[in-house]
Amino acid sequence: MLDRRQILAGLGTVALTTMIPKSLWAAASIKIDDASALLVIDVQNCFLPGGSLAVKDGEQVVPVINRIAKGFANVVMTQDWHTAGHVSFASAHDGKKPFEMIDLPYGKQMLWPDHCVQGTDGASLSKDLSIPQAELVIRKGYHKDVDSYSAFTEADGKTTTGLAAYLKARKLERLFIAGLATDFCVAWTALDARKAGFEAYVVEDACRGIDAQGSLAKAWADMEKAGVKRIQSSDLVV
Ligand code: VGL
Ligand code: ZN
Repeated sequence: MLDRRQILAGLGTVALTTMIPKSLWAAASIKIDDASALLVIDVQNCFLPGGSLAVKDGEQVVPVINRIAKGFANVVMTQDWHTAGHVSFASAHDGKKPFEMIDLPYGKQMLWPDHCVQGTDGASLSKDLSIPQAELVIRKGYHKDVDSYSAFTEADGKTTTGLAAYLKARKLERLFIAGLATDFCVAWTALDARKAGFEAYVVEDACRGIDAQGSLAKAWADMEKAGVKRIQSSDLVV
């Protein structure tokens, strides 16, 4: 039997280099500047273990976000903030179950378990987030008949949350996006950021996805097409 050392020696340097993940040897290269802001999307109890719409491994984003947030003077957090009986809840539609699609006046809507109801513990931001300098918490999804995955524009495609105007007024142009869930609120926020003329970077290892019916792969494809940059937290000089 070969032992570990012999195997490693036998592999040679070239083979070894290709086996080491890029994140371990590439130097961080993206500098955070005065025009940069971190958007921390929906890191709320409902999306964390034990929550009503728990995202698999969602809690793993918290230490990554806390670490990169130290490098940002400008941080905006979002909070999914639904009315009771919200139109996105399966429970609001007779005979419908979570993760089914329905047609609403503004388009197709996936139905969810009840989650992030205003003022409930599930809607609270995770107590494990440690970003005291965060300057704005933007709530969304508070119109009973319209969902809002995006931090910029509600699902009707026209009602604004005011975030783009805020960022422009503060001359924040490069947005780094992290949180939950990659394929819904993170992706829709990144796509709307591009539509509104911002640079958008999604920090992949600071996000986790729901992946319902292929939604994660589709979200990355849509983001790539829109010019959203896919980066890792180790790419950031923090
Ligand atoms: C989200 C589904 C429903 C999210 C919010 O934060 O990604 N997903 N509401
Ligand atoms: Zn929601």
